[in-house]
Amino acid sequence: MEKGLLYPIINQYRSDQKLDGLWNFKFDPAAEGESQGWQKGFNNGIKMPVPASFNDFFTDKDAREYTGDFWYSKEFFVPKYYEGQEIQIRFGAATHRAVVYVNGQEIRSHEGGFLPFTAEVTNTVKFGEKNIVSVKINNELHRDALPAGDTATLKNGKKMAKPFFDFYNYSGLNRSVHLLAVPKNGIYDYSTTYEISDHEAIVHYSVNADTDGDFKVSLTDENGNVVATSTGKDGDLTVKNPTLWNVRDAYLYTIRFELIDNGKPVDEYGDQIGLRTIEIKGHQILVNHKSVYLRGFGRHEDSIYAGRGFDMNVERRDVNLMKWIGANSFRSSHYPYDEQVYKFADREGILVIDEVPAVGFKMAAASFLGGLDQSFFDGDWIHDLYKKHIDQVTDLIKRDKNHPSVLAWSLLNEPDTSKKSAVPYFEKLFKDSANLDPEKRPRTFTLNEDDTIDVSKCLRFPDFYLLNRYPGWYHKWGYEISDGEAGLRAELDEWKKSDIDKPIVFSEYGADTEPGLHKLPSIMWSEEYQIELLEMFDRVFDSYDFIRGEQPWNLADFQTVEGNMRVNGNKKGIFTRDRQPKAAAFYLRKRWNKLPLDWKADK
Ligand code: BDP
Repeated sequence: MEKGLLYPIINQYRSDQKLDGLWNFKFDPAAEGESQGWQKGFNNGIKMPVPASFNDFFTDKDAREYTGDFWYSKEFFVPKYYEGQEIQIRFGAATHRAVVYVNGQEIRSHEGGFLPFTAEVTNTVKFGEKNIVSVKINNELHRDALPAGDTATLKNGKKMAKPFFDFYNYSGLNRSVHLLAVPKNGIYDYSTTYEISDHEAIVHYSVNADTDGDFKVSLTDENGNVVATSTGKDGDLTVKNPTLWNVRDAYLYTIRFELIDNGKPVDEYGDQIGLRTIEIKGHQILVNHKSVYLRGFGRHEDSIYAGRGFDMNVERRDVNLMKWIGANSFRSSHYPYDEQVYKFADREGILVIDEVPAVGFKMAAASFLGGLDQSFFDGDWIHDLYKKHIDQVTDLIKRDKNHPSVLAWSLLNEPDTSKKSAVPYFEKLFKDSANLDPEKRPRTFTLNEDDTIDVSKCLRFPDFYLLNRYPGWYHKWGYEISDGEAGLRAELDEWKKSDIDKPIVFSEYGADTEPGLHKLPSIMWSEEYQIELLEMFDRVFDSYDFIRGEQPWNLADFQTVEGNMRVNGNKKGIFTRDRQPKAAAFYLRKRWNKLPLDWKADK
């Protein structure tokens, strides 16, 4: 668990140097790195770009599929004028576990390949000199880790990742590395909650620093006018006639905290926030007390060459595609994304269902391995897994709580909730995470196809439901799709009859589609079939008032494990992997641009 996860900024008290670029890189299949002294750095490695996943740069399969320990190392310079400040190296993401060394000295370790962590190196670095950082990373998958999977050893001695999920196990320093100089005992966290009435917004804030100093707090509008001020560690900023943050109509204020120690300013942190409230009421999702119908996507951080390495260019394109098609939301399936993704969403008014990498918590998901018939939550790995799970939920909420775009927290994807043994795990997870978000945003998880209303033992936990359903693709496919529709309607009729009064969002449905494959009449994999499947789902969505959102799977095609169910990746994208539209994109664009934001509001 991290103490604070504020995003790096530069001002008169804070410096931020990116350590991106080429690092030295080495595989360590024999686990000899330490004995060879690689923690002190090495120069004979492969030149490896950061941020990026290492996998797809290689032309030989052993390298691409490499599973085990590997090392990154880089020289960096700490300016003399940093002396007196706290020096940190902040890793945006090291997938999946890392040990950090600076000048040969072990600083810390971290597990969780999709969240940032900070190595404090104030007393380790040499000021006014070159230093060296080395990171040993391990990308194995285990049942007691997130995301869940196994690591097999082949007869030739090589290790292989066996994920209980389909996305490729892209690994490495997937996000930027920052060298930071910040005030000692400075600001390390803050949070806000909102109260909105007719002509007024109240921002309740709370800020944390390591000194007992005073705080001056201000809120500035987009024209640079200070609209409210306050003092103290906790307090209120009252804004008369505020411009609210609305869906696809964002407005961002800047909140600024100045820390005063012994009458002298010693630190400052500023960030952009949006004034808005979020609530679930009956089967409505409310933003600023108004009903919102979600349309958007499940996504992946995935692109050619750099794999899961964050690429601002790809993200800019994705956001433009989402705007073009009329989307207003996405789910960070199946892990927290780079922090800049949320900044884009804040700016564009896109709602995010923010997910932790608790994916693969279902033995049937290991069916790529040949099906394992055991309830996941009966496993002896559950205790260790839970500790990592709640740790990552805690850090996710700490990292992302101040983004206006974050609508909800998704605590798992498709866990096996069909057996009673899941219940204690869920009870604990929902109890332990209840107070982590000061805004108390809704918490949820996606329900797999098998976990229908009569099967799932965990329906009481989520504040609203995310359903992943694949009739027309994984069952009742092709010409049988009409039976798929009938089955879906039968299931939803059961929800309707029940006394559950919460919204349902369809968080996954779709058909693998080979771009350019046309067939009249349609056939599975053709662009025509993808549209017919979407039309079928849309007919169903429009027949039930309690369905409050649609997020087809997936925004774009993405890389997966090899297997007889995948032709070079998952092709359920509405866009191709190089972000060009399939015919379905034009269909969805027509539908989504017609649907009002408050679709079904008065029902
Ligand atoms: C769902 C998973 C998602 C997969 C999808 C599929 O949540 O990660 O990519 O199925 O098979 O079960 O396309």
